[in-house]
Amino acid sequence: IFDVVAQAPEDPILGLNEAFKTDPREKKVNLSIGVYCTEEGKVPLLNVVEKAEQKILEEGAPHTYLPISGLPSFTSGVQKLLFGEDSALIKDKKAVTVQSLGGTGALKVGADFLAQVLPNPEAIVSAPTWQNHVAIFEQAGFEVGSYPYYDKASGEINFPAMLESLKGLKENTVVILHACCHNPTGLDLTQEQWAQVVDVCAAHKLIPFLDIAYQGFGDGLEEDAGAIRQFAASGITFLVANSFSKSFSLYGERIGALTVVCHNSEEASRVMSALKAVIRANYSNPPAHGAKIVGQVLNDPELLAQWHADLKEMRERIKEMRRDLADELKALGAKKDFEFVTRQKGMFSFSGLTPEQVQRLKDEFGVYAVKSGRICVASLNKGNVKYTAEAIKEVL
Ligand code: PLP
Ligand code: TYF
Repeated sequence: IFDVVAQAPEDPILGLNEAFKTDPREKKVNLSIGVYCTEEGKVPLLNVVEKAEQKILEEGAPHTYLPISGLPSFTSGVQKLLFGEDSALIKDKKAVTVQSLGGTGALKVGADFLAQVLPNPEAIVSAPTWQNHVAIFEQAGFEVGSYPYYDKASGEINFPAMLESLKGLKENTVVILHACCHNPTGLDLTQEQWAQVVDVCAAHKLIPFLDIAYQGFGDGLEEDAGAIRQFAASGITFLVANSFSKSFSLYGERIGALTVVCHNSEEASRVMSALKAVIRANYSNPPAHGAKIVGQVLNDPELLAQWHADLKEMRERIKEMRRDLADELKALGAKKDFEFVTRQKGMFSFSGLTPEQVQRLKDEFGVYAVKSGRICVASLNKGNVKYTAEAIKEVL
């Protein structure tokens, strides 16, 4: 029966990451996958995670099942992080949150839920976007289109085109939006532009689905929630998929959450029951360890302050690396001005390198970037930034 199974294409980013691991070259640099590395080139074990794990160990609790919707102290902490401590949405019980298998799992549960609710499910993603957005929504039965975002000629967002495109959508189209630190471009909307997006979504009865996988990597935890807070204030229904993979450096623990904002608490209670039905038929209930760590931190003022500090360190190191890369390229007299790298947010930069240049970077220098020209600036460090700049200068 498996004769009919075709060879499925590899995930381009994860494939590159695997190829990097087996590359024997000493000076190799991995700018492919979105993983934050320290100055020493290692994925960090955050101080705050170590402390939280110590507490969990001391408790010595048995490994029981979690509720279908996840650890309650975790999900309530997530709501505060997304909407703010004093959010009216929380007080009015309009939002429901379920723990998920990373941000990916949140998108998947959300997509499955929406596919049940919508008669002809249609979704739209930014051009370009994280490719898994398309895969997840298509597999859930959606027809997936795109809206203009990145303008190649200017290297900026084409906001008027984006807004016009949203205005032309059918009612109940699911609009997937990167709440901060856009993957792959590093270009975010301003708060004024977000206000206009909120207005269009409300006027055209669209269903915003905000993906926030890098909260804290742009300008700070509160600042990066600006778009979410604007949607929350608008009174419309929307969804949020959030991830702690990057912000806690807990990639392998698969910890995130899906939040659905409803019109009232009665609707919210029905939506929660539907989300639980989706989860039950998929994996029954979520894994506990990551939720215990994040839950501890979100509910302990001291650990919370430590997390803010850990995140600040990561965020500022990335900013420094953006500065260094642009400066190194300038000093080398590169053919192109890379100052734009310093204005982009989060882990990524759309470098403008062509697929041929990206190929040469890998073949000749062992510098791995994504074919689209996306580079992960969070894997640069003082030890490899100059080499990376020299390689880029050469292939230009
Ligand atoms: N959404 C975006 C935009 C991402 O870049 C990622 C990165 O992995 C995710 C979602 C999913 O994150 P997770 O690893 O938590 O599933
Ligand atoms: O875009 C990235 O690099 C991260 C990590 O299928 C990632 O979001 C990449 C591909 C993938 C899952 C995660």
